[in-house]
Amino acid sequence: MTVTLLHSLPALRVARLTPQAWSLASAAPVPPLGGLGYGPLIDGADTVRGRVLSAAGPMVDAWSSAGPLTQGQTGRVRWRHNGHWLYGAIELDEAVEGKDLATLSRQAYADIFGTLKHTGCSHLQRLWNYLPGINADGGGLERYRQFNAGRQIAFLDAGYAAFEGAPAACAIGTRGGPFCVRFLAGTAPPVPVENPRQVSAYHYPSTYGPRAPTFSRAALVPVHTGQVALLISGTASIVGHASVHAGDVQAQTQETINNLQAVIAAAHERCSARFDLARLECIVYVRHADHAPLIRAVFEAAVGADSPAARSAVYLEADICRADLLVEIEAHGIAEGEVRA
Ligand code: 3EB
Repeated sequence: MTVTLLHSLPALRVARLTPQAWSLASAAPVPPLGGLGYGPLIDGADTVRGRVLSAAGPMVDAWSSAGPLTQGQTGRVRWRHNGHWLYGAIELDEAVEGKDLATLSRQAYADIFGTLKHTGCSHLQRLWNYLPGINADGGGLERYRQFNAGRQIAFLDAGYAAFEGAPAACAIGTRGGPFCVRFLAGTAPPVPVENPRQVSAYHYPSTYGPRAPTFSRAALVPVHTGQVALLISGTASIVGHASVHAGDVQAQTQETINNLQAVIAAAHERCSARFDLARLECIVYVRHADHAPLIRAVFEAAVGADSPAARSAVYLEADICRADLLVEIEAHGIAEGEVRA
């Protein structure tokens, strides 16, 4: 029974493309489900606006599967799916909406859960959250903390796991533009992975805000027969629940890499696939553009300057969800193997 289902699962693929390659892929008979662009506006992609600090310039992570595809809109979410895998996106302009970020994030997530129900792709795998002014005050509460409140309430409203079993995610600060959420969902639940060096984010104490962030450190996703994706959430210089190495970007980058390695080791307990940071595709979010060369030197010392990870990494100027964090790295990759539930 399970074997039959797995064989009927169309493969989920991801490719890091130049804007030109993305444009060609978008014109193919079966276009990607969606694309996350990094840099300037890229036609047809959901672009994370920010200065690209890596030499190869703007890139698009294109998430694809087999056709035929169906596309539509649920509430304010635009989505495209093939009955097994779904990519969706929502943008809300706070100036137009005139509501606080807690209310807006609850609304955005309610539309996301509505999409899952409508399409039958009912399991979130990965979320990407982009918040303008993430560290700014939102009327007595930092805006990231407002976002966390609305997000957790929406998970609880919809009857989705807001603690153990939450999807992988990132929450990044942009220097302008709308509040954006992008997501990948599927017909089967991912296997969540935590980092033994860190308190689970959904168990952070209330000193970090009235409601904890809703995400797991990583998700293992069976993407095809014999293939597993590892989707690692935004990872920063946090040990336990505390930010460490305040003001020391070199030490923060090394601690972040130690955390990534710990998440990969924890993922290996749950699957037969073997992942190597040096072969994952990473996004490196850099708070201060002038820190990029040092961050890159530490990252390349860890993975090798000629490694696929070093060559494909996108460095983007962005804000991080805690004011004392200077760098955050997220990563994904697909390897041969099976997930152990
Ligand atoms: C952290 O570990 C750093 O709120 O969705 C990383 C990944 C972070 C996801 C989120 C926040 C989120 O707490 C910040």
